[in-house]
Amino acid sequence: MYGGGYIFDESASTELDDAKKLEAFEARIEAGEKIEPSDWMPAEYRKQLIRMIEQHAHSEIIGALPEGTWITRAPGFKRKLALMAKVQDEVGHAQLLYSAAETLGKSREDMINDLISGKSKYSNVFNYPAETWADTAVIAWLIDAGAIINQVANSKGSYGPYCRALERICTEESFHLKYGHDSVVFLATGTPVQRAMVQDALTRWWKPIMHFFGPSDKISVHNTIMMKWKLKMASNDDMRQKFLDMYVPKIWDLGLNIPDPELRKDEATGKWHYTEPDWEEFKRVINGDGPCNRERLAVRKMAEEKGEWVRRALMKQDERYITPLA
Ligand code: FAQ
Repeated sequence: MYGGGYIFDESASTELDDAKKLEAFEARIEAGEKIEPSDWMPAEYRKQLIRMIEQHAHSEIIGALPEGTWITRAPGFKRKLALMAKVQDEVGHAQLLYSAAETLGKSREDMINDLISGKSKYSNVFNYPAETWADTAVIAWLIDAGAIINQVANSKGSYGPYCRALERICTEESFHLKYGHDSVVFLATGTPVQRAMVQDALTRWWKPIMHFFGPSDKISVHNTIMMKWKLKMASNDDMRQKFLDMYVPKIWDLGLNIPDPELRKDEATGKWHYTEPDWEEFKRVINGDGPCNRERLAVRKMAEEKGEWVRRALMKQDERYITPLA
């Protein structure tokens, strides 16, 4: 039970999907114009956008869980406050993104149901456990870094409501990145035990982080159409390269070891060379068979069921304001 959103009539749009409209639509995108919810758009554009924004929104609420488990165990009051604020921000990002996806005609209730039933995906990284405090530091630094690279690029994309949501999200993510960097530096320059803890976290998180940018361009399913319509502003491999370029030197500067013997920059091409990530494992994890998928969805389902009365109460309150007084 959620408010807002309208039901989009798929058949009506298919009829309108003619060549002239498509040509004009693509010309607008080419010229850098934003597409708005009331504008004509091809059914496939709408479908791809809903898929991408919905998955992004789910990633934010599920992404709050691994770090959220550390709020009660944060070392010290300042760290606890900072982590609480970060987790709260991530949930707020989900609200912005669900609202952007609703403009395309899918109701929030349907999106949440598709998440809980396993029909909709969310980011691979949140299916791994945050075993120690250092995991929260690595998540806040490097996963937020990856998210910022993706989101800053895509905020220049073609769909107005998504781009505007991304701009707001990136502003907050930049604080998360600073907080994460500070936490990693603190541990990496701390006692031998703290150093070992952050090295261990980095070693475990490197593989999911390499997967985070999506399958290599050779096997990506949607890259071509997503980039043509400026839903994605760079390919998965280009985003991965950008991340390596920006963060590998910073990680090495801290004296931390990246668990990939192949990792090096080819100075001639300017590209990073790395061990090809295991895409079979990636597929298993995003399709429900990672270390924490079941636990994450069970928590989400419980929150949904336990929060039902709150949503009902809020809807009732809304009604009180819109019903004219007798
Ligand atoms: N995880 O053909 P492609 C965050 C799926 S926000 C899971 O290359 P596409 C904030 C993909 O959906 C993180 N699934 O797909 C935070 C497709 O499956 P489908 C989320 C993935 O769309 C930080 C299939 O693989 N960010 O972290 C992943 O062209 C810290 C084939 O892939 C976004 O969602 C993956 N990593 O490119 C919160 C950004 N990668 O749908 C808390 C928006 C791919 O056919 C703490 N999304 N898949 O069944 C995008 O930019 C794109 O959708 C990509 C994938 C780049 C993720």
